[in-house]
Parts: sequence; structure tokens; C-alpha cells
Amino acid sequence: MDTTLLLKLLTLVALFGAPSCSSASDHLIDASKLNMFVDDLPLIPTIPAFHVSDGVPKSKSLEIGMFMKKWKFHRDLPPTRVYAFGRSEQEATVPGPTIEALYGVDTYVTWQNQLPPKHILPWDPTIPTAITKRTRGIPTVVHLHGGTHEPESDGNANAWFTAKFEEKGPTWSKKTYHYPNNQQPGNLWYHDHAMGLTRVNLLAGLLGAYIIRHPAIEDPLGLPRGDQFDRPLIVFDRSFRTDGSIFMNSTGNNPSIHPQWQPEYFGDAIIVNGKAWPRLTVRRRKYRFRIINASNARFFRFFFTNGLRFTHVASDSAYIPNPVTANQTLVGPSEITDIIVDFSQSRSNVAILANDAPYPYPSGDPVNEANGKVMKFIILPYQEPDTSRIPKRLLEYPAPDLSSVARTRYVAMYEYVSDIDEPTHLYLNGKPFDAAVTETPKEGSTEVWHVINLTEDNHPLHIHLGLLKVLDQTELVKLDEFKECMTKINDAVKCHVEQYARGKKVDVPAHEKGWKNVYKMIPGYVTKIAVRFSYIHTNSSYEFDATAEPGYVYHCHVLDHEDNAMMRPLKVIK
Ligand SMILES: [Cu+2]
Repeated sequence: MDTTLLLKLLTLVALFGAPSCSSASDHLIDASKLNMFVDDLPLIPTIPAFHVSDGVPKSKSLEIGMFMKKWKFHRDLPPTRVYAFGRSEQEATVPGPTIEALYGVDTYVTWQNQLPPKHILPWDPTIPTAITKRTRGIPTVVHLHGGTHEPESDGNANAWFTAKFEEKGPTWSKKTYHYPNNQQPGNLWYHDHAMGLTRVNLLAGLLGAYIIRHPAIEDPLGLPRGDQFDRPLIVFDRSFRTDGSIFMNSTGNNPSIHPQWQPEYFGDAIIVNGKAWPRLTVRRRKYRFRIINASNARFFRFFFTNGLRFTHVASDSAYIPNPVTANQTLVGPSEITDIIVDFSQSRSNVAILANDAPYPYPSGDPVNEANGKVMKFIILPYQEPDTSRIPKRLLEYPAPDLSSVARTRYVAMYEYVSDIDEPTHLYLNGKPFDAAVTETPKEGSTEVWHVINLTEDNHPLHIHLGLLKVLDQTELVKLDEFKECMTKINDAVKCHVEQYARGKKVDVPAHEKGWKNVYKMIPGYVTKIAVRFSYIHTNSSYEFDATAEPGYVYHCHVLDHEDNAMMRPLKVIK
């Protein structure tokens, strides 16, 4: 054989790995063979969510579509078929454009499904799933994660619709969603929430950032500003085939029960703002990064390999009262960590943002060379003036009034396995999603929830509408005994949870003691949270009817769990 040809073949095998795997078409790319840090971090396009006329901001109506298109995730990967948000197919990106809203100015969005009928990823009709009856088409619906808005605009899992609104789910009520933006300023994200399809629709690319800014109170803080120095970093993991397509298993872990569903999706390539392991050249000054973990199931424990530290200023959709500096930060699926990095403190001219969270978290596989790296910062050598600052105080909101708690609830997390000891589904409180609503908080009230994790994995619990504050996390002693009782009678009070919640306490990290909308539930622990059903910045009641149909939901944000069916309805009452 010609030596050049042999060399080429060897390079191809080294890059793409030997063909094998579950089916003939699944020639996977070995992510560790892809060169890291060869693509620049893309600047995600932004869409202003308000007009300015005569210097006055006015409300705006947007039309944002979901399109199938091709996306280049890496220099050496063929283009990948994705689903992307954008105002047109040409403009659409993965992640979708960052929507920039202004405090107190309403935004209306008509989310348009422009997707062709056949899904680019495998899905599973045997889990509770949005399935069209009369037509073909991909059900989608958009949820604005962290938003304080009416139930009709919340993207209820059964309010899905297909292309041209041809077919609609049972709780669909309107085409145009209303986001009042009158909550505390902060970071939100929008993503698909269709019943049983959320994990595949996000995997295909249906996600993007949404920022609510309140200049009158944020500008005086003096934090880094502008597109260059204040940037969202949307991070997720993906696996690819040699033809560039996204790889997702087409065979389930219990194929005779669920042909396709598996309990967690993990990919080896780490994608930031749409590129695998990108690089960014930065100046020796402070930058603000709003990091969104948009993975299906992967937790990230971020740190810099050169010891550079970061300072937290907000968590999820709310500022924290005081900045907190740390060496590392654990970010579960759907959590948002908002940090300042001061590159003038770096002793080297290169800083790698890395990850060392096992997957599944916390007791799964250790990270490898590929998924243990996130992105590279190339730091320019010369010092420069920096007028931005990290103030001693950020924004403080009233603490929940624990003397007037309206209701105490228990939420137990269960995982069920088949006779081959493989997970078949997961439930909250042992109930499927369509069982009658049991969580009915009163509008304006504060509740305390005891979230009891009886599984072996950490589950990020996300509550729509209400914000939560983590009170404490306590280990369950004699876990097997307690689990046995719970498995039998599914009642935390009758099983005397208070007698078991006496083990060691894990400190809530300082930067996560503020208001959040999702939190990491440690396996074998009870996590006590206060949940507030009013605006947290004013403590006043909602300016919309939160009691309307179809209500809200709360769920695990590991998307593969949420889909099957670690999700329950949440109905606010008067
Ligand atoms: Cu979960």
C-alpha cells in the first residue's frame, strides 16, 4: 500500500476510532482524538426584547422559530443536523439567541415550530410522551426557566404543538406567550419542555439564554459590562458519529420495557456556546460569565487548572447578597452560576476551565481526558486599567419568614428497577405525572419542603414559579430501614422521617444560600427548602393570575428522569 494512503487511513482510524458499536450506522467519534481549543468561542447573537421610542423602553412582540439546520460543532467534525432557535432559519443558532429583556417591560413571544415531521433523534413512545394522533410532526413547547409568569405562558409539558400549530396537546391554550419581566433581575434560559421529548429536543439544540436586566439597580454595582466582558457560557455534553450526527443510543437499558429510554445521557465532547472545547483570548482584567449547565444529565464541577479563582455574584435567576470567592463550583443540570473571573490575577498566560464531576453524579465514572476539559482562556500578557469592580454588597432580598410557614410538604424521590436491576422509571412521591395534583400552595405563601432522596444519584429539583432557599441537608441514618418503610407505605410522616434525618449535615455552599429555582438533592439525604410563592424582591403578590390552568410543574432536571416521569403538577390556589 502507498505509504501516504496508509498514513491517511491510520489518521482516520485514530480520529474516528474503529467502527463498532450497537448498529452499523453508529460509527462513533472518539472525542479524545479531536483537537481541543481549535475553535473560537462564538459570540451568541442577542435579540432585544423591548423597543426604545423617544428614549422610553416599550414592550415588544417577537417571533422566534425552531428550525432544522446544520451546525459546525468543531473544526474537524462534519456539520451536524440540529434543531435551532432563531428569527429565521439562516439566523438560527445553537444555543439559540440570547434574549435581552428589561425589568418592567413586557415581552411577547410567539414560538413557531418549523420542524419537519421526522425526529433527528430516537425517542420512546412507551414513556409518557406527546404523540400526535392525526398528523405527523414533532411536538415542542417552550418553557422560560426561572420566569415568574402566568401558567398559560409557562410551557406546560402537555401544551405542546407541532409545525404551524397543526396539532396541539391537551393543555395548549395560546400561541403568544407573555413574559412580564417584573421579577428580580437575573439569568434565565428558555428550552423545550414537551412531554416525554424534552431530553431529545434539548439534545437536538432547542435551548438558549434569557437575561432580565435592571440597569437602575445593577449599573451602580460596577460589575463588568458589555458584550465583550459580560458573556453567557452555555455548556453541554454531546457525542457524535463520524458523519457528524449527534449520537444518542437507540436501544434502552431495559429494551423489553422501554425500547429506547436510558436513565442518563452523557457525551464526551464538551460544547460551550456551540463549539467543542473552544478558546477565548481575554485581556488582563475582570470578566463576567453567566454559566448555564444545559446538559441532560451531566454535573460540572468547574475549576481553573492554573489555580485562578472565581467570584460568585448570582446563582440561578437571583443575585446573592455578597460576593463569594471559590476555587471550584458544582453546577447541576439547569443550574446557573454567575461568576466574575479576574484574569489580572493569573500568573500564567493560559487558563484551562476544567471539570472533575463524576457522571452520573456523585458516584459514577471519573472524568476522562475529553469530558474533563471545558475551554481555554488565552490571557494577553500586558496589564491594563480595569474600571469594573466587585462591590462588597450585591443585591439582597427579604429572607423567607419561617414563622409563618403555611404548609410543610414531603417530596420523596424513588427510582424503580427491572428484574435485571436496571432503572425503568423514576417518580416523585411514588406518583406518575398524570395522578391528581397533590402540591397546591397558596398564592403569596411560604412553604417548607422536605425533599427525601431515596435513590443513589443526585437529582437537581426544579420548581416552576416559586423560588426556593435551601435551609439544610441532613443525612438519613439507617437508610435501608427507612427506605423499606417508604417503599411499603410511601408516607414520610408515618415512616417517622424525623427519626432518620439525624445524620451528618452538609453545609450549603455560601454562594448557594440565596434564592434559587433548582437545587441538588444529595442521595440518602433530606434537603429542607423554603419555597416562596410571591415575588422575592418586593414580597408582593403576583401581577397575573397564578391560579389559572394548566398550572405549573416541579421536576427533576436530569432530562432523562424528567421525561420518565420525575415530574409532578403544581397548582397554585387562592
Ligand atoms: Cu433526577
